[in-house]
Amino acid sequence: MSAAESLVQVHVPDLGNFKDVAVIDVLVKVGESIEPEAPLITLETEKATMDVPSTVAGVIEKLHVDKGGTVSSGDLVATVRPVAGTAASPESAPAAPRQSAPAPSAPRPAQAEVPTPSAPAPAAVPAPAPRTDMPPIDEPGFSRAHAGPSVRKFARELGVDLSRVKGSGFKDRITHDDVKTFVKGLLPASPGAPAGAGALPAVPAVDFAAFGPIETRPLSRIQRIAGPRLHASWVNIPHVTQFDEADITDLEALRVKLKDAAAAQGIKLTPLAFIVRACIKALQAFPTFNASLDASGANLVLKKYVHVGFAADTPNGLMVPVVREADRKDIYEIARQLGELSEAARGGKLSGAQMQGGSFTISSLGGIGGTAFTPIINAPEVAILGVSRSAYKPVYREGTFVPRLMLPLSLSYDHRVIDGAAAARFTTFLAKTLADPHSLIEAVP
Ligand code: CAO
Repeated sequence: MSAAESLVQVHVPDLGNFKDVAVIDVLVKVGESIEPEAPLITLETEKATMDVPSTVAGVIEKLHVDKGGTVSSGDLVATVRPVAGTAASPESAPAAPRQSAPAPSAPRPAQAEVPTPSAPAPAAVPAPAPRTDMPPIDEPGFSRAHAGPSVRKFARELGVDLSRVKGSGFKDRITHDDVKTFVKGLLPASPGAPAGAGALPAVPAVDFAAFGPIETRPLSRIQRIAGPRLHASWVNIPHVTQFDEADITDLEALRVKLKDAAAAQGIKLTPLAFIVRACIKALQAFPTFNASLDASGANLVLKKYVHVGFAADTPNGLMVPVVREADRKDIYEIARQLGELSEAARGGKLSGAQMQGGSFTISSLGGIGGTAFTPIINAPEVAILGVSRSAYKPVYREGTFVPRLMLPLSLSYDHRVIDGAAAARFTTFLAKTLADPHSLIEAVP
């Protein structure tokens, strides 16, 4: 086969009745390597925008369209030199435009890509209504903005000028979350406050290279997803953190006694399994900690199930797998699931379903170190327990100091839902439960 024969031509797909459709963006350059399905150009009709994707992975050999030009069905878009081992879609047929992204208001799979203890489910972030005082749209700027069809549609619905929105996606592409963040920045801080009063002051951009050598490294995919969600939780929820210590001297003695037998069954019995069991008892005693505010913010949804998420540190970033129906599992089954889920998280093998539906989260840094921290709530949950490393401390008892193994607890809670007194009762209950570990190893009915 000659070199020319191996090249793949990508054409404009069938655009129905539309002719001479505006090319509002060319997303690739000659010489650029592309993945299969990589968007090549963005078209905009009066009704919609759409990307024309490549049919093959490879290197762009030639571009046959210009930004600002027009195209019709079947026009040649690009010539691609496929990478060895990849084949074009059958007969290199024109690819379908990527017009099918769901309307932004349609529910996306809840937390399907949510690797963070701060991921507000879409339902908790209702799309803001269009504002009449939104800055007017600069149409040429809007056309030039680097965004896909569904984001453009979303921005149009909200009246957002995309030329003002900073993109955080691949190659600074603007995402739905970027549009939401932009809108949130324009919302008043409280009813009646002037528009823009809620906008956060921007951190000034700094040319770091002016001060010495630097290296720029892109954030991982998980970090890029997690960042805006952590930010959303941090700025939307009034966090308070309650600190306490649990005496786990007896718990540790019991754990050491049981751990070899557990290991023989392939189970690593760490303090975390006991902490999960103790949290379940506390959640049953204080159901408002196993709840979420509904989308209106006026009702508390109390969950009859207990799905406990736990933060897992992975090479790609933080992930939060969920132990489902944890209240129906004994300590060994919980420990087994903690091990299996954290291994899956570290191997990048967690499914979306394994990260969904959590009702309370535990973030344990006990295996690493530290004395306390202020975890960010995994919204729309209302509380998260941070656990730090246990250490022997002198505890004053009956007129003398005795060495006791103390476990630091840091409970962050949503102050809209939980009062300080309730939080202190929760951690006091938790500390008492951990101090009396025999109830934690009882069989679960
Ligand atoms: N105090 C003292 N030692 C502790 C402890 C504590 N609170 N918790 C665990 N340990 C010990 C364990 O017993 C184990 O010791 P051995 O190997 O001698 O038995 C060791 O520390 C390591 O434990 P582990 O990390 O393998 O297991 P774990 O069940 O404690 O934790 C997991 C599992 C997945 C939670 C943990 O590996 C992890 O990823 N932690 C980080 C979570 C995180 O990043 N949180 C921050 C989120 S906010 O940015």
